[in-house]
This record gives sequence, structure tokens and C-alpha cells, in this order.
Amino acid sequence: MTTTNQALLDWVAQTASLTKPERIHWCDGSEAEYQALIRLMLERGDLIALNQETYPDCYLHRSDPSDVARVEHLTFVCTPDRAEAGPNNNWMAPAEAHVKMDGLFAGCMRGRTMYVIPYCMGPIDSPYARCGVEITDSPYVVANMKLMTRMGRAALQRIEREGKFVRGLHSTGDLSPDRRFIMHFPQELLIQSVGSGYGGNALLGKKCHALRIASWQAQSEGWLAEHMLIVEIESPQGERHYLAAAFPSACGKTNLAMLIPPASQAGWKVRTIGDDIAWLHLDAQGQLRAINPESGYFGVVPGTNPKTNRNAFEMITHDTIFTNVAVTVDNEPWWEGKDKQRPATDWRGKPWTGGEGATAAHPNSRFTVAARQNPSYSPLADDPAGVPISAIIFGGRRRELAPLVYQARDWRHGVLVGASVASETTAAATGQVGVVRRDPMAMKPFCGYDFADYWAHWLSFAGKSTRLPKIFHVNWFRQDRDGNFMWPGFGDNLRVLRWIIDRCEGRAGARETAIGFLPGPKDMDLDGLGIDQQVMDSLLAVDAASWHQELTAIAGYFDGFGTKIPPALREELAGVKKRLG
Ligand code: GTP
Ligand code: SPV
Ligand code: MN
Repeated sequence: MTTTNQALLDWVAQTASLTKPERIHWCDGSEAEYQALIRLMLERGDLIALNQETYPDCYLHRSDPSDVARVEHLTFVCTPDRAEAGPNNNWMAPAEAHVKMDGLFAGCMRGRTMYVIPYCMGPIDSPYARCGVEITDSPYVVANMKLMTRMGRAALQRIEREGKFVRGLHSTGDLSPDRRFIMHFPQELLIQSVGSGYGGNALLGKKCHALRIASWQAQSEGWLAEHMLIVEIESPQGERHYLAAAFPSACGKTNLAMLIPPASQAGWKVRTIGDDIAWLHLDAQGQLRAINPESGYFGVVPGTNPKTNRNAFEMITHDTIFTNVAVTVDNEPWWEGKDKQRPATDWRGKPWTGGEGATAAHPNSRFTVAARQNPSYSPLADDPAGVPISAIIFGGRRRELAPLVYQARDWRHGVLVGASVASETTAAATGQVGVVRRDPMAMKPFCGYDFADYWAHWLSFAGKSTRLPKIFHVNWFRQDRDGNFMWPGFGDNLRVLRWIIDRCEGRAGARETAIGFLPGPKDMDLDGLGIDQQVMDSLLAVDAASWHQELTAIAGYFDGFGTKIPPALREELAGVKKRLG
């Protein structure tokens, strides 16, 4: 395979002369190609075959122990003007970054195969979809890109038709954290990543392209690229709604997108459009529509079981690549929260001995799987027109303060709600876990430009349509004094989604508070839940003193963006403060 696109041919030739691979392989995206890559990785030891009777076509990849999560401190946005990247990004001057990266890429593919992966983010025939080409020396990356994106011949044909694509160059390098960088050059539509084989650092179509570069493009083109799941909810009467929800990494997007209604919610159907990224466009009627640019899931493994997420649990019993899980004596994958078994080896392949605070599977162990394997897969994920969004939901992982659910007063207030999201850090990125940090719109690690400009962009939608989605905030993670989750979560989150949908349809009650609208005691269906009224009261309480503290923290956070902060956000913040009294 090769191409008629001269720019692509030139870039491939240029990259080969820099990186000096032994051979070049153009990926066609075929099943045969995928199987050949799997065989190659099994021979090289990059993959280990799991129990092929109980887990057919499932494999385990053990990454370098230093390379198990995104590395935000090594991720840069390289714009000519530092201010474009904003205080929310690490910045490096493009010229400096190019010199550094060229040095690291020089000869890095000697003796290795260079893979050229044309891919399409979004349904191949969608006007909202965008293409890219990733060049990599990692067969693991190729196999993951095959599961996660529409990759190969069809994508290349679209690139040849359109002539435009995002370039991504990746090399595993020597895996030394000292020589690990993930660089973005938005003006050049270019990504360069070296020294990591981990998902978000190496599968360049995902966070690097579909969020950081795409958010940049979306700003100038009038759309939104967001860290959001997209879910379809069908009532027993057959009424369908589509919701988009932004939660920070490892805060419940995959689980909500694959929700299984509890027994007491008979007749409700939930289907998945996407679990991580949404591209949102206004159509000619002013309706916000969403596509999922991905075609697979790179999901958190720990905690997945038939009770929390039976869809995911079944989905990953075949044709799945596991990364950094433990293994049982029967050579089955194992992780914390799976079952009562004791694993034989931990994620590093060492005999499992237990031990205080240790986990057998890495807390950020992941599965990679094609979306079509999901029992709750919605065929609308392939609809080029996307789905109409009724509500946008923001959320975070907060043991205190943030109530189970509340509704913003209007779009402008909703942008404040999104901009002030805070959440406890998780194992999805290296660094401390469990510390509350601001993660506006769940995009702290992924917004490719200054947050102040990004919020202004969000605010601008109010002037473009009169039928924008309603905006909500949820928190599934409130804890009591003993550290137990107060809300059952998972399937029961449907009860909250139903209130949200009914609010959109103007048929659910609410009580007005300083921070927005919350369900009153009778406004949510809690039938069959058996939750204490006292617990519900505290899940839906708005404590004025604590919220005053929160507002001060938000104001302080906004100060970090200087004079660029949109006045509307300050005004909305002042409005909440005034209402709190
Ligand atoms: P990324 O792929 O990193 O963007 O994460 P995600 O937002 O898709 O997170 P995911 O759904 O994989 O959930 C991460 C963790 O949160 C898992 O360990 C889940 O078991 C847990 N979780 C998800 N939903 C709930 C919930 O409703 N309640 C509680 N208590 N935990 C949840
Ligand atoms: C996240 O960290 O939000 C993920 C996993 O979805 S990664 O692809 O590694 O970014
Ligand atoms: Mn994510």
C-alpha cells in the first residue's frame, strides 16, 4: 500500500530519513494485518496469550513499570506565543521543541519497522469526522489503533480526497522518563511523542489529536471537542434522549455509558454511543449534535464486575488486549474488584504476595476493545450525523460538598459550573492520587489552548442557538464519615439521569437554591432503592458556609488566568455568592 497524497509521501520519507527504520509498513487495517501483528508481538514477548479457552483472542501486555499512565508534566503545547497555550498547559517554544524532538527521534527506529497508520476519527462518511496519520515503531500501538479507530485503507482514501490530516509521530524510544515528551504543535497540526508506550501518550488519535489538537481546531471553527461520554436513554414508552457527560479520568464515563438499569427500573434501555470523547457541532436548526470520534474503548479495568458493569465485564472476555492486569493460576486476567480469587502473578509478572496497600493489577490497568463488542452498543455510533444532545452533564469525584445532582440556571451559569469542576486525582495520570484539583470540563489535561479562551468559546454558544442543551452537575462519589460511598452509583445512576431528562422536558420538579436547581424529596424515583431519607437529604444539601469557601477557591483559580477571564464567569460567580447570602 502507498498513497497518491504527496504531502504524506514527503512526510513519511522525511521521517524515515530521520528515524532510520529497517522497513516501512503502510497499515491497511485488515484483520489479517492485525493477526500478523499479534503473532509478531507474541514471538517478541510484547504480548502474552491469556487462557484461550475462557478468554479467546485475549492478550496481556506488560508495560515498562515506569510507563503506566499519562504524564502531564511531560506533555507540552508548543505555540509560537506562550499566551496561546495558557496557564493550564506546559509550554515550550516550537523551535526549541523541534530541536529537542529531532534529537530524540534521530536514528530511533534503527533495526525496527516503521508503521504508517492512516486513521479517521469519527464515522468515515461523517462531515464532522477528521483524519490523521500516526507513524510509530510500536506494533502494540498499531494493534490498539486498529481497535480504537477506523484505521487503514478507508481512512487513507478520505485523506486522499480531502488532502488534510493531522500528523502524529511516535516512537517508544528507550522508555527512559528523562527522554519522554508528548509535544503538540497546533498550528502545524502536528503531534510528536517519544519515550512512552502507554495509551494516552502513544495512541495519538485519542487525547493528543481528538482532544488537544481538535479543541484548538474547534475553537476557530465553532465547535467543541470534549472529554465526554455519549449515552442513549430509551424510556419504556420508547422516547429516546441523548446525554453527553464530562467526568475527569477514571471518574465513571465508561461505566455511565454502559449502564445497566436496576431491576426496579424495568423497561428502560441504555445504549452506548461513546465512552470518552465527544465532538459537538450545532446543526442548521441550532441543535447540538455529537459524534464519538473513536470506535473502541481504552477502559479502566479495576472495579469491573457483573454487578458494577456487566456489559464491560462480558465485552472483555474475548478479543481484548489487557495492559498491566494480574494473572491467575489458570492464566486468566485478574484485577481488584473482579472476584474472590487470588492471582498468581501481579501486573509486573512477579509472584503475587499481597502486602499492605499493594494491588495485583495496576490501578490504571486498561482494556482495549472494539466498541462493537459492547452488548449495549448503539448503531447510532456510526451515524454520520451524530445524535442530538438534550443535556450536558459535568461531574467530579468529590467526597464532600458537591451534591448528587444539580441543574445550572441557564447556559451561561452552566459554563461556570463546568469551569469550576474539581475532582480528586486518580491513577490515570502519574502523580499523587486523591487530591482535589480543578479540572474544568474534565479537560485540564486535554485542552490545547488557554482555558480562559476556551471558556469564552463555550460562552459564545449562547449567542448561536436558542435551543442549547440544559447543563447539569453530578457527583457519584460522596462519602460518609467512615469513608463509605453514600450513593449506590452504577445502575442506580439511571435515577439521576431520568430526573435530568424530565427537567429537559419540563416535567420534573426541583427546588431552587443558590447553586442551581436540585431535586426535592419527591422529584426523583427512588423506588426499590432502600436508601435512608437522611442520606438523601445530605446528598442533596447545599451548605452555605462550605459553598462560600468553594467560591473563594474558584475565584482564586480564575485569578490565575489574569485579565483574560471572561467577565461573564465573574458575574455568574458573583451571582451565586449573592444568592448564598
Ligand atoms: P477514563 O477512561 O480514564 O477517562 O475514565 P472513565 O471516566 O471512563 O472512568 P470509568 O468509568 O472507567 O471509572 C473509573 C472508576 O470509577 C472505576 O473503578 C469504577 O468502578 C468507578 N466508578 C464508576 N462509576 C461509579 C459510580 O457510580 N460509583 C462509584 N462508587 N464508583 C464508580
Ligand atoms: C484518560 O486518562 O482520561 C483516559 C486514558 O481515557 S488515556 O487514553 O491514557 O488518556
Ligand atoms: Mn479519558
